Amino acid sequence: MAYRDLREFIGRLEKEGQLKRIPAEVDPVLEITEITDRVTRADGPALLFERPKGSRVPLLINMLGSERRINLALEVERLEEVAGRVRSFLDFQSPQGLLDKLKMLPKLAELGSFFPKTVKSGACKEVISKHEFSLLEFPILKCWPKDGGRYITWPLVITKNPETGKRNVGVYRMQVFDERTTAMHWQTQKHGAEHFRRARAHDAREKIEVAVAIGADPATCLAGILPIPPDLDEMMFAGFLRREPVEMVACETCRLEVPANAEIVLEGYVDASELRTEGPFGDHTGFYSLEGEYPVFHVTCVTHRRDPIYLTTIVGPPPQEDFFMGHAIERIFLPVMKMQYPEIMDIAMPAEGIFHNLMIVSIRKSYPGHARKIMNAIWSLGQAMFTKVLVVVDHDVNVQNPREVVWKALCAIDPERDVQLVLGPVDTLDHAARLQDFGSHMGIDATRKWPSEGFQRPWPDEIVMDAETKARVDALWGSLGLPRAG
Ligand SMILES: Cc1cc2nc3c(=O)[nH]c(=O)nc-3n(C[C@H](O)[C@H](O)[C@H](O)COP(=O)(O)O)c2cc1C
Ligand SMILES: [Mn+2]
Repeated sequence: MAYRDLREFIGRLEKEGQLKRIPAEVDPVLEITEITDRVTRADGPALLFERPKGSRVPLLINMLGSERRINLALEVERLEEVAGRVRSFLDFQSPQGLLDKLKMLPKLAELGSFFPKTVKSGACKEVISKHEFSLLEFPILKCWPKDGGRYITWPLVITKNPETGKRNVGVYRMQVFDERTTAMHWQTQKHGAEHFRRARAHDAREKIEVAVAIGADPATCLAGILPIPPDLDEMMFAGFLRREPVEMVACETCRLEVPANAEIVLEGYVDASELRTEGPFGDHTGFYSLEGEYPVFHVTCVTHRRDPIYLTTIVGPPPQEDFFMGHAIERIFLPVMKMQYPEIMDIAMPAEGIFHNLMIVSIRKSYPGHARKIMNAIWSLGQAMFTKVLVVVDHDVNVQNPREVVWKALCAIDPERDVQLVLGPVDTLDHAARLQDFGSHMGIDATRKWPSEGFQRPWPDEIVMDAETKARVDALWGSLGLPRAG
């Protein structure tokens, strides 16, 4: 059974010793960040601040800030189980005979059961405020000293494509300007920004309906950051992850739907012609992202539970909670990458590479120039397009071991020959790029070079002791008076 909502997951975390309640009064301005940062670094628990200063609403943070809690959230022992489920859907062949077709039915039924379901009401409607409300009632963090203000950091921002009517859910931070307005920091390549552009192109006076859900069952919360193609509903993927449909309920003041189990919902609109300065914000690069011009979200209605819990997270010098979320997504989507590019053996994005700065890919190299082909593939694959430095290694390099990668990749390159530089879109948060959103990428072909690639020298073998000698020494070891070393 999927978690019904955030509080059921909190209960589970508590039972597993993965949650610490903090009854002391703590300030959402900076203090909660400092505490959370220390706890995440020490591989500590999720934190439920019961008395955030200045608010009656408790605050949950670090909910998914460890591998164990990610597994609990997805109700698996290992992420590989989720990847396996993804693979079993991708393995689907087109049916050959009647028997094949019959065999497909349960899978199809399972697939159908992931679609979001519309319900009449839900807990997020226990309190509905269309007139008297203020965002300042919630314990919204000011995360870092030079932040431009308080930020809602884990909002599920829901919009519809004005042309296709398809829903999108993305997590885009929202800087609070006052009681009823925030910024809407959807970066230019993200789906919310595309909806905004299309609506504006249609009519610059347009008011784009936006709903924001804060706090829900963990799979639904995680779904907001999934890098899936445009016009695919993240709520369908949430249904896949939780193995039960997400129940959606209609908003009060706009034509959108929100997860019925949400803790807090903000309804409102973004004016197509209005931009306002947003930032700076202590970001997941470990640096402040600079001020920029972003749309403004006007809240027209707030609905919430009688006793809402405010879910948030912080980003900052890596690793933070977002590393664990991003890593989970990397593992879950690896089978999808492999389906499209079967030569990919494994990928790794070390925490310090903050996702878009460094990706290491191992491939089974089959033809000259294969590593370059994979570079091009990755630079055109969804949000992997942002990858600043891409290192391609042979299949026998364990990309999960950074030491092995540094050793073998650097041994395998002649830099002038093996580095590929290309121009393209870069992550908005890349402060070193020549322009915001536009810059260069570097691919390093660290595979063995082949004669067919113009490499005429012999390639040496890697040093490995032979098995017989190892076995003889194993047998001898006890008599040598040496410690049992690995
Ligand atoms: C904590 C957190 C905060 C994020 N903040 C932003 C943000 O402010 N702007 C943004 O464009 N993406 C942000 N992201 C990344 C997006 O949520 C992610 O790229 C997602 O796939 C976007 O959805 P979309 O593909 O439907 O646009 C954030 C991710 C996390 C985990
Ligand atoms: Mn999307």
